[in-house]
Amino acid sequence: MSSFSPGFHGRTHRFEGRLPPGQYPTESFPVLSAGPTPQVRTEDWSFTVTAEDGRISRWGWDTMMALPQEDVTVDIHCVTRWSKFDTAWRGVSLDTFLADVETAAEFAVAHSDGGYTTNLPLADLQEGRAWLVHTYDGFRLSPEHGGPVRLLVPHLYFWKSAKWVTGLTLTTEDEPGFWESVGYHNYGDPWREQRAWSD
Ligand SMILES: Nc1nc2c(c(=O)[nH]1)N[C@H]1C(S)=C(S)[C@@H](COP(=O)(O)O)O[C@H]1N2
Ligand SMILES: [Mo]
Repeated sequence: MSSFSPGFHGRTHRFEGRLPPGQYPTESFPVLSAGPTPQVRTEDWSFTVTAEDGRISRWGWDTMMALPQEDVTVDIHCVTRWSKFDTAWRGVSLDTFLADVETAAEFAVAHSDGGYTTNLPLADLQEGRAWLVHTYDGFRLSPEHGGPVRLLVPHLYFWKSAKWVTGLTLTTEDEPGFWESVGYHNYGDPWREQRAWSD
């Protein structure tokens, strides 16, 4: 019989079960950018969804801010092995944008100011799993972290969360993005450790 009180035994802590394999937790918020940081003014920002038939839907800053806003607190996981728990964002669900778009496409490519792209199944942008965010921790998202607006897809490795997002192209064929075409995994599920092609 143990004389320890229940709960003292067995290392239970707040983040148990929340760290994907091969990751370590960090309190800091590293900046990872493949190129220079663009400075985009909110009045110049727009988000364009181009469907597979070429039809275009576009939102500017004001129309985006007039859409229903959501506060989301999620864990994020970078393929370089840092994970950050309970990151707090505010923005608009991709479901809200896509509700206005007629499409039979199964894939999407996110485009960023500066030319970065990343691909994902359209379904992964739906059902409350992806947002365009403009606020982090109560403050306007800084340019280093993708401001004025970035994509947030927390259930996939963070390279899928395109900073300085300008649009989505919806496609019937899957088209690898920037990192996916040089050896990163096409899907990037942190829980299955899908880091590289070969994983
Ligand atoms: N446009 C753009 N988006 C990007 C990147 C980039 O280089 N350019 N890097 C990706 C990678 S690899 C990661 S880990 C995250 C980093 O976001 P952070 O700099 O806010 O931590 O942004 C992703 N989105
Ligand atoms: Mo990354």
